[in-house]
Amino acid sequence: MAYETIIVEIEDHVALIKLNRPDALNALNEQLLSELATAVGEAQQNDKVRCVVLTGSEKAFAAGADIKMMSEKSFVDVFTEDLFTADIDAIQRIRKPIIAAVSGYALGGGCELAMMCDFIICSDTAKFGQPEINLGVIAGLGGTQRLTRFVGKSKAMDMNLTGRFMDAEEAERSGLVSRVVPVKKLMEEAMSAAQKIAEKSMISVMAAKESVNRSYETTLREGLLFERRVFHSLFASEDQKEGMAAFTEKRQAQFRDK
Ligand code: CO8
Repeated sequence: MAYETIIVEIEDHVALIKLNRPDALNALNEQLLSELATAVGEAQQNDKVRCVVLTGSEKAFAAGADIKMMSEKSFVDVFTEDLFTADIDAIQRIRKPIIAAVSGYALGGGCELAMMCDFIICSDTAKFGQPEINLGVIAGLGGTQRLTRFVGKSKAMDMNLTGRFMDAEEAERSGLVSRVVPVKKLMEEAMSAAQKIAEKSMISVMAAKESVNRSYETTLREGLLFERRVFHSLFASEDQKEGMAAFTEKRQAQFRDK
């Protein structure tokens, strides 16, 4: 499908989705989120795709929701339209792994979009923030909820109340991102992480993603039970037999997603 606000490339089982509104620092509008939801849905359906990388430009992953688009809207408009919700729900439904590769600004909805991904790899130039407070509103796509779980209450309050930006070093120290790399190495690092995941059994990859995500939704006791049952169920797969046989025979496993 032809897109106007994103670019999609599929390379070695990885779908690379690049946000592409350079004049607005990839600000999120209805068209971009709708195209992104479609692309993510297509990646889920495409058997050739085993992992997704979501990125922006070197200057901005995304500088937030489009302020110019939102500025004239009333409460009734945003309430009745339920702005962005359907597309955001669709993006979050992907069961294949999705990595955010963040360079430059990831602000407001941009930071929230990165946090919706399974993990974030960022460049040393990345800047994260929830500056909605400066616009007379608050975060609306998880900036008060997911960020708090990533970095704890104190830093989440600081970010949401002052609107200050967090640099890459602080983001790694606080657990918001999994890796920081020099800006020129960002895409190489993200694509290589995606390719590493793409080599695994898709069944155990999807099961691992589901189990980690479950830890956000339930008690420790229920989460541990869920994990154990999923672990047990993977013994019904051929890939479990292959993975363990390959270890014993000192060879590379050949997973077949069965
Ligand atoms: N929306 C629209 N346009 C934007 C945005 C944005 N969020 N960010 C940047 N732009 C545009 C600028 O207006 C400018 O366009 P133009 O040249 O036509 O004026 C162009 O991008 C370049 O931006 P700057 O000239 O400002 O570039 P600088 O390098 O000087 O500054 C900054 C970069 C610091 C990133 C600055 O652009 C900035 O502060 N941007 C706004 C950041 C922000 O406040 N983000 C939060 C937005 S609100 C939000 O995300 C809420 C999400 C929740 C939605 C919930 C729905 C339920």
